[in-house]
Amino acid sequence: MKKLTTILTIAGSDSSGGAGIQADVKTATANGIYASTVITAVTSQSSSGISQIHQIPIHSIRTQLESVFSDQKPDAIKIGMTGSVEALLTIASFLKKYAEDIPIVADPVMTSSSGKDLNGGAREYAEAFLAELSPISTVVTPNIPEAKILFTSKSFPSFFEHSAETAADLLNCLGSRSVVLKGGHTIRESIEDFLAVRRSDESIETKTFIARKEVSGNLHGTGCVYSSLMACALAVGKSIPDAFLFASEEINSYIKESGGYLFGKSGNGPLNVASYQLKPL
Ligand code: PXL
Repeated sequence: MKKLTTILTIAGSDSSGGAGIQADVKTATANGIYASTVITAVTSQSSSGISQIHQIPIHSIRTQLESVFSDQKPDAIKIGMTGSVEALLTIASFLKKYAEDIPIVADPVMTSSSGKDLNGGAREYAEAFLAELSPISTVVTPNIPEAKILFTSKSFPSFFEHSAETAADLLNCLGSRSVVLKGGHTIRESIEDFLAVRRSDESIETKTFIARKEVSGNLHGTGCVYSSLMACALAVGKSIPDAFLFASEEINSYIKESGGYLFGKSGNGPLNVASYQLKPL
């Protein structure tokens, strides 16, 4: 009997359908992978922003995790919005016990693209993330603003250069197996994503992905889709560098295809879901 390759996404729900759990499930499906879910928060949002965040009680987050793991262990785990520091700590302590051998992609989401704080305080969240989540993560996927917050929480210098060396410094700050410093927020003309991976002898290897910056107003959910792509690639057994190249190339082509439509009233639509083709990895 064939085994179903699965990822588990632990994240918030986005009623607009572009980010969070919805983005993760669509991304997995588009790549031929089954997704189970643990929902940490329910956001009420449209393309104009978030009007309300309802946190799921901690005991429910725990029982969702127990239910998923009672059936079949996922092949990779993606963690997005946890909604609170307490939820982050609950998730980290569960995964330490039951997911030691499973690749974990942790996306340090702190604010929505419309600027709303997603976890009840970015500084407290960053400190808990650094202490409990990043040390058990296979990949951490910050964008530039998130990387700056993670750095300053560890008193790194305030000067920030978007570079492979910074990704290596960030890896030392995080204590994870690897980090992808994403370039989507760059003011440069091309996008540069930097991967830093810790080798078994503890030395650090870096890789750079460079692509032309694509212009699109429809970028909501890009970060969620990126980390889900990494989780899918790790779930099918790709190495960290191969998963990085796959996710960076794929997100760039999703963005390329997302410029030519209007969604909602704000002009800030979701990454083009219609461009996700059923294309098993
Ligand atoms: O992109 C960050 C993010 C993650 N998760 C949920 C979100 C958002 C941004 O809006 O709504 C549920």
